[in-house]
Amino acid sequence: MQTFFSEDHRYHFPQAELSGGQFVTPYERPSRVEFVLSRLKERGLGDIVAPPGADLKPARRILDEGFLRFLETAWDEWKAAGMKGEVIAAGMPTRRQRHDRIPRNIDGKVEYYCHASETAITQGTWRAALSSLASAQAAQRAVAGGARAAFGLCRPPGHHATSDQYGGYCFLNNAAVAAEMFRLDGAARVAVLDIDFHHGNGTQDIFWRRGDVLFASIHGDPLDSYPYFAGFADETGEGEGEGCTLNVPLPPGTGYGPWSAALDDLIARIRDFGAEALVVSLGVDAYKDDPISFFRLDSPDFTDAGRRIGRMGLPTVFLMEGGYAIEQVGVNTVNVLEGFLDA
Ligand code: OKP
Ligand code: ZN
Repeated sequence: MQTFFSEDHRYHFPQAELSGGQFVTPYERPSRVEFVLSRLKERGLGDIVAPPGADLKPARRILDEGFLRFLETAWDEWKAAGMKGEVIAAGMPTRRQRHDRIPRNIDGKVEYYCHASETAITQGTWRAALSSLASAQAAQRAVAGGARAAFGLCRPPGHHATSDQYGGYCFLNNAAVAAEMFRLDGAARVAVLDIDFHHGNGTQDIFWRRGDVLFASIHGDPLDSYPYFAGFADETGEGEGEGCTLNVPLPPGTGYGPWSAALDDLIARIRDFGAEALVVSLGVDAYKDDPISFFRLDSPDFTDAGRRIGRMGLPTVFLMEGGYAIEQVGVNTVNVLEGFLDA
């Protein structure tokens, strides 16, 4: 299986994440992917290829133009306004407030386009986010072109980013763009399977009213975990999309037994849906020692999960999302890919 990866991820490395009332070094840091790269090489999984530049044309079909322009210019505008630090939203539009007016002031624009203030934008964020999308797109093209599977080693991750808000370490929703590209390439129905510990609220939001893209996710119960305000089992989509969103929230301490039962259930639903292509939001933060999550999967469980996904027999794009027990991120990620290939 080929991996697509861009060194440009390094341009995104804010100094600060707001966590527990302190500014800490972000959990989502460049070294995460180093562990994945070295494990890929150690296991000889396949070529590691630098992607060509991102193509924003398919992205524009599902992402807001003003949002894209904001991400591109936020840092420069912030600096031009005399701000001294990294771009951090101190507030955001909330209940019973206006969402139909976009502030002129950069301080206000940041709040408008953000949904979680732990995530900072810095000088190279846009460039890195584009490179992450480029890896996802190259992986999708490889699979659309006939490869059984491909891996986009994306950083920063994407599944929390909506069509018009960033947050949860995510800026551009790589998985959503890859799914949309499969549609453009002629797949009548596409599924996104999100096995990251956190609910993929951004992906869900983008396809909420769509009957052609199934979004299926296993994640920490939002009553107990970020993103808190999405991911409940009764969220099933609306309009044409009714029944095309599937959420399985699970409680603290969940181990591989119930987790894999949920996976099997979602796999059956994806099959019933008639998906012709699959995008996997591959976070490995369901791991037992993840510092910001509360499931208890062990490393061999990831191999088994990959095998179950592989047995679906679908053309599959894996895209890196979370995983913060950084020294195990490589083993756990590659275990999923090896399990898949072994199926
Ligand atoms: C990104 B991915 C709560 C802390 C927020 C953000 C976690 C983002 C996870 N105040 N933590 O899904 O792995
Ligand atoms: Zn996560």
